[in-house]
Amino acid sequence: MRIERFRIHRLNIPLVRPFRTSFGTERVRDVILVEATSDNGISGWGECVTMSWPGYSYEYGDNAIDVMTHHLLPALREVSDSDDPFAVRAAMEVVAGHPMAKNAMSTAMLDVWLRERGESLGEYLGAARTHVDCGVSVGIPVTESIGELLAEVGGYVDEGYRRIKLKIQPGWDIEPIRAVRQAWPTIPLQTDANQAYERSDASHLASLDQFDLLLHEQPLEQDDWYGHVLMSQACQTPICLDESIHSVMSADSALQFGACSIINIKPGRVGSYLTAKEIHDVSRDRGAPVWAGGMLETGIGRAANVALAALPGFTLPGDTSGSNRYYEVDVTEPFVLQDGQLPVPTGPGIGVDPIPEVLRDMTVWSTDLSI
Ligand code: OSB
Ligand code: MG
Repeated sequence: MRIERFRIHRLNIPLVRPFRTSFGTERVRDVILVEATSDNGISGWGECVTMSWPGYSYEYGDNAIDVMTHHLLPALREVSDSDDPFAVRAAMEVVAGHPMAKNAMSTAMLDVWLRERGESLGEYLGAARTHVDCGVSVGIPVTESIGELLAEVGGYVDEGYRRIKLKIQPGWDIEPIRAVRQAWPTIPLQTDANQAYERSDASHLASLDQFDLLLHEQPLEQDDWYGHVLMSQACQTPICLDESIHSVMSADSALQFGACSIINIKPGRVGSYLTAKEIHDVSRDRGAPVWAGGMLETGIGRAANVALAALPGFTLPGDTSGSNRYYEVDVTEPFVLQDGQLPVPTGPGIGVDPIPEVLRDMTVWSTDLSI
């Protein structure tokens, strides 16, 4: 079997509500799906989780498409007939960085390979459960209204989400957290600052300990390892890293140095599901819990993230929410929350496919790349 071509599909899908974080506001998701097709007619899918602008990291839709087209495609030529997913990952190492672009192309190839073998991604990665616990990431209301925040969180609590994550930034932290904690005294609650704080905010963040939070995600700039050590010492609430963790080495270093005690694992941020699993493994060896992050994926990326979240070390609920938290119409059959959980897909590969009509209607641009 040989991968013959890739098709990059670019879709615009409106979010059900704007998603505001400390780095900006997304209203319409700039979705990039990569389809790999083999000479025996199997299509596999990967989602490129870039956003439309370089706010979360330096990657964004346009530069990811450029890197895939001009740099990763040539690098993948020599492994187009490989039956070793690790060789595919190694071939992409000639390109520095750009993990989201790498993850999209390599996941599409892995999906083809697994479909041909009739094996699900969950089985391949070592899933230990059939359903995963789901949390939900709640943005900063564009109106900065606490009433609006409580209404949104209330809707999620009623739907059964098992954990709430509040996006915070200086000026939007103590009051919203206090209000949510008062309304739901026992719901597992955590924060995500997306690097918005400074080392000098340590005592301020420590004052949030009173709200019995599960963790603080990425309070400081991604390179500030020592700052995160100081933050971990200042706060009783555990520190979790997202943007800082790009590799097995950065995960191991962060845990060994005490910069964090929990890791948010996003395959798009680390370049591949293989690396995501390795970070899970090293965290497990170090006794650190991990959980599955998200990047507002469609059902394509979500299916793969749910499979990853079924590994045994994923002991905290993930940002693996139901399709309706993001989109009125998903690209795949919708993921529907059942008792606060999502089912791990069992079909070959990622176990889901885009619905052709939805893909057609939402596509704004596509290109074919023969390898
Ligand atoms: O920091 O975890 C983040 C979404 C886009 C970019 C960064 C982040 C997020 C989320 C949403 O928090 C997670 C999700 O529900 O997909
Ligand atoms: Mg985050």
